[in-house]
Amino acid sequence: MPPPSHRGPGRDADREYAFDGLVGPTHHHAGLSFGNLASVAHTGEPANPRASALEGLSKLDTIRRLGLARAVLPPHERPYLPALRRLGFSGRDSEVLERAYAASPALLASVSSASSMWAANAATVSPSSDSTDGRVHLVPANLVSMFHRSLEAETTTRVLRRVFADRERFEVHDALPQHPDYGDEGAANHTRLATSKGSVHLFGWGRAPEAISRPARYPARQTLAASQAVARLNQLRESDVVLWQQHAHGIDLGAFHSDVLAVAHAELLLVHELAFVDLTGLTARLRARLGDELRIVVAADEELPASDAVAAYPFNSELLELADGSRVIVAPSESRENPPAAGFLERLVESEGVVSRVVYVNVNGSMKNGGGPACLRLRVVLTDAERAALGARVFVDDALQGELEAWVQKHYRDRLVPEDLRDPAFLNETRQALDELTAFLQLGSVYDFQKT
Ligand code: SUG
Repeated sequence: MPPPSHRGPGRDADREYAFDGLVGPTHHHAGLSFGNLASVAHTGEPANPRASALEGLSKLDTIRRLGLARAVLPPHERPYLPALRRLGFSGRDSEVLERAYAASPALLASVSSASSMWAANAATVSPSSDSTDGRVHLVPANLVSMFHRSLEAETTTRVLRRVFADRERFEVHDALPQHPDYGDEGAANHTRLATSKGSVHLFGWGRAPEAISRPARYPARQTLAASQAVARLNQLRESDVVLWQQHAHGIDLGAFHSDVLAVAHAELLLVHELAFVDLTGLTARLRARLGDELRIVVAADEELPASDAVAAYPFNSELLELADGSRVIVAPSESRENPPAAGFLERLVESEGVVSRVVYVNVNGSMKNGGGPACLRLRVVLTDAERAALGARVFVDDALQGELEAWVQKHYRDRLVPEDLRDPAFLNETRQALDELTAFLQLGSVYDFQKT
């Protein structure tokens, strides 16, 4: 049977939503991500998980007050004892923690990272309008480039299968095989552009045998082979897929994901000249598919040095369309303090006229680990019927906003240093917090500790 046409008239309008990753109770600064300059720069600094989680919730609230619906994804179980047991640490939970800490404090920090908060790395998502089988597809990211992040795929898959449970409408795939050849970082290396001519899925990749150039200093996390596999799994038409190499020099300057130097929504692409190789070629390719409605604003390195863009994250912003059709860009407050970054954002409003205003938010706790507003969210385009079919209680209304804030106030510490991670009392605290959370989010049991 030929696939039904999902682009024709009579179809529900698509709307872009986003899922914010909740900052977990173990959020700390362990310098785990080589090539992510902020992560390394803040190694060992005491963290304030409570303040950081409240910052995330306040960003969410700001966006809800702009009139946009938002959902949440829960933090993962951390410290993640199953990983330590698989590495040969045995005994009671308290002994496992103590033994792992004695063997390697860095290992305990890795299995305790709250990195699932960066939901842009949770999965790559395609709307039903773009897939040949007319369903929404999600490919959880394997995140194999960094050990601490490779631990996320299993729980992410479980959670997404709870939320996107209706198999008639949604397919949550398995993550790609856990091998460096298939390193996949999810939506942080993917963006969808759309005009009246159609849509394009732009996949930024950094590593392939046929790469034009290679970064000399830092790892390229996303491989071309992974992006190709994700495009296949998401049932995208070949004509809608553009696979483009990230600029190796950009990666060496700290742009470890393509969303560090580029952001897009619908017909608008904001991009730094060191985000991708051969920007002229990319522009021509996109324009050939999307036509004259496509609008690209490029920041030259002279206007906005890549080092400032990496330090202040103006591109790691949320580009949002409000109900009245106007555009708002939600940028990290670090961008307001950085003159070239602020200048670029002002240009978007003042002379380009592509956004009507910039809203600055404070997500400093996340920024210290290299995660801006855009890293904290996973975009999902849904029809009204698809949204109505989602499982669990993840869309945030005033009541849930209040419950989440109270939950953070009740359970989170306001100071966390690496030694705290070996404290069994802390492990119990985090488990209790997550148990309560999954109950009020109506997610059921998604964590290993809930199964025993
Ligand atoms: O993978 N930082 C994350 C930041 C992810 C940013 N996401 C996007 N660009 N979409 C990473 O490098 C640091 C954790 C630490 O150092 O403790 C960390 O994992």
